Amino acid sequence: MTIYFIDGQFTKKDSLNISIDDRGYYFGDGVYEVVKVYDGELFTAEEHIERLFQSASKIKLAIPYSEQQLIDIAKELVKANDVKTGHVYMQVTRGASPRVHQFPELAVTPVVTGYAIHSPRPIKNIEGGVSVKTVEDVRWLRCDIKSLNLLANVLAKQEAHEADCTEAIFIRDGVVTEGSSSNAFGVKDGVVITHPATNLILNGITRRVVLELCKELGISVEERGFTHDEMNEMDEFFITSTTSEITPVVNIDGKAVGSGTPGDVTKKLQEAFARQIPLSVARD
Ligand code: PSZ
Repeated sequence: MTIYFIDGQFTKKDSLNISIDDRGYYFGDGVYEVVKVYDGELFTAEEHIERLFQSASKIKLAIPYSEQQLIDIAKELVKANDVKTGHVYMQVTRGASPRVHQFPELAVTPVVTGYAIHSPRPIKNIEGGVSVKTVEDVRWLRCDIKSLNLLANVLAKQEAHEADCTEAIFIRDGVVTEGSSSNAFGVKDGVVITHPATNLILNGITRRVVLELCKELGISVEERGFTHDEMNEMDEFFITSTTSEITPVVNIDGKAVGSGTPGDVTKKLQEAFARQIPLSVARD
């Protein structure tokens, strides 16, 4: 049975002390993070927790814990749930208060919840690649905030799912921004191209790892918006996220990317990424 962290306590119940007045329910008024666990250890936890604080600050929400305390809670969740390969989910909402749109008049304490769960690496997708569907990016203009408001992402993912695709790729004004829950990269003539970390995308932690690996491997990078047309002419395409790592995209809107199999640059990056995680897991 999963052990949760709810409002300062570790508990088997997933509902203890959760209020119907929580602003997470009413407005999606909160932020969250997903941290990967390999071999029972958190991966890039500092970066994720730092981004959680940045997201919170951008919506004027003061997290009632320090960064170190949240890392300790995440570690405790991994231990309590005996997770070896999986992830920790953590969210912070503005708290519980009778429903008004503006912040509560009387100060309320933000609510921190979390859990750790076993989930295998999506090896089949990582090795064989996935299909994606492009959708119009109808999200707001603060996609740099990892907020609980995911309705546009949910609808996009569902649209992709109904088309037998693994991910939806957002297009805003003819430019590829990112996936519904991933960052998007193209490879053309050996150059890795991805949208710059502006307000129009989430600056993914895996994205940052990949850009660092490109530097180490001597692979050229262009951080620029590329068009839908350019996307369709890429030699390779891949998506990145905490749980999907580096996943090759072999089909876009029903058309094969390059040869229709994972590309060489993508595979080189995957190999370098696998070297960063514990060997026993990389070999899973
Ligand atoms: O388990 C899952 O389905 C996950 S874990 C992380 C995500 C999904 N998504 C993160 C994300 C995102 O939601 C958007 C809109 N853009 C990019 C990303 C990738 O961010 P990182 O690499 O930090 O996970």
